[in-house]
Amino acid sequence: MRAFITASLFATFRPATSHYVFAHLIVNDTLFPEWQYIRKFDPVVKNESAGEGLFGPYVDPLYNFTTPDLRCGRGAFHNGADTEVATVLAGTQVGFQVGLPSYESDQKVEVVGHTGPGSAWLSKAEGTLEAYQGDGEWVKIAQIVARDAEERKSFPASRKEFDWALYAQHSWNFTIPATTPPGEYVLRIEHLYPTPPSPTSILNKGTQWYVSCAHIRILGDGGAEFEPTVRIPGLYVEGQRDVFFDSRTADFNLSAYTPPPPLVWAG
Ligand SMILES: [Cu+2]
Repeated sequence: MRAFITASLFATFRPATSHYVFAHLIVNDTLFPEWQYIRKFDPVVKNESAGEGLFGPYVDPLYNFTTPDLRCGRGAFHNGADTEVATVLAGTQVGFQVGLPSYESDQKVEVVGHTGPGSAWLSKAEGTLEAYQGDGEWVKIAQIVARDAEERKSFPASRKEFDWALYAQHSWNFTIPATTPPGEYVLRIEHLYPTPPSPTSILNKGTQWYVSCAHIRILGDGGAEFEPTVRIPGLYVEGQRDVFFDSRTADFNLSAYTPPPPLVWAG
């Protein structure tokens, strides 16, 4: 039923303006308030001629994949001390939900409004969690690309964007690997929207990144080591083919697509 409502909502949707922010943490299907466990972003200063801040102060995406903001969002590390820490047993299902209206007009939409792959990441805090800048090692713990075949049937076959699993969804849940070493972590979500820049729209500057980070304390017996680990920024290079392409064009074949590295760490 929820899928059906979402499909009708999207019948008139304009993708170029469909920005969003993952503002809620979910633990075991419990949804927590905006920013309670998520590091709040710095607001965008409205600059209409640059296409910035038009849809509320928090929802503008990142276009620069070389900035430390790629870890947790615009200025998020300033807000570590104001972010609570959720306690989660390793092996538990957690998730992120989109929050904050994406529009200032009457057309308020709180869903992932773009095509592209999603991923979830962990980085163990070096020092205190509230002061940790995310400049240590990260592992990817989950990834989502194509919509489940059965669920896909509830959306129009001609709307290729619904091939992508997160498109038009409110939330995404995944599992913290059961053997994750106990400790304090930044839990990161990344949704990237591969798209070419539009010469006719100041709102479309090319591939967009939507990232948020939660503070979590993982309990459990541990038992596994992280492998492979990466640094952020450093995940992407200009022009790489799994990031810089048109994910909405009718001739794009999602079944032939492999999302960018690294591989998922399974615990
Ligand atoms: Cu957008």
